[in-house]
Amino acid sequence: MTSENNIIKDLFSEERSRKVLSIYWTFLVVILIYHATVFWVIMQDDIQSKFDKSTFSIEFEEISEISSESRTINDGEESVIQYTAQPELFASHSGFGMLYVNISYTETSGEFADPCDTVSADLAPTGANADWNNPNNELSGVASNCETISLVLHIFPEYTGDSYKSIGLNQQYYIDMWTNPSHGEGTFNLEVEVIVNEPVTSGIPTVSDTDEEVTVTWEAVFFDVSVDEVQ
Ligand SMILES: [Ca+2]
Ligand SMILES: [Ca+2]
Repeated sequence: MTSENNIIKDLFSEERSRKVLSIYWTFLVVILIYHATVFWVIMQDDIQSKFDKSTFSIEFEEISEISSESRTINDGEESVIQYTAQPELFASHSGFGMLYVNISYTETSGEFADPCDTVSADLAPTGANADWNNPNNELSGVASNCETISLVLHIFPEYTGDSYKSIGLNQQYYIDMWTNPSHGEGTFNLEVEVIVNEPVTSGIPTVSDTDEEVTVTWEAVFFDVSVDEVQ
């Protein structure tokens, strides 16, 4: 009797487990169809958009603002010559990219055979916001043959003036990235020192070289950025 009962029980449970199994399979198929649908219908848009990212061309137009100042510096004296970019330059352009400084001089004593003096120039990393640690900066120079000393300071970080292309994001992102009036703000200080080299005839009381006139030319390169979507 007990064993008959067990057989019936087994029969029942076998049928029940088959039902459970078929429900399970149905459920599994539904889940798979659901996921496939989600993948193809919804994810397809996402996948497609990854290939649809726009390419942007970023270009710069440069505007040079040149100013110069001459100063007579006595022998052994260090003079500080300053430059501040006009506020309207910041307001009317995207940014201040580079600063070029030329220091030129000749021998102006008028004495016969008076050799060129020694002039040294240092752009002090104080007073103005700039990319002072840029490895391509040229912040100091010295001359003793009347050659022009040329200094270079990068102002707007990463700015080279070269156009480039970038994928993704949007036009405004690149415009914002290249628009910042704080770079180059403040006053630049150029320290110029003169050590005279006297003519060989300087033993004569009326013949002597005591100073030199130095001309500093500041070229501030501002830029306007333009961003275009390209296909
Ligand atoms: Ca001289
Ligand atoms: Ca001189």
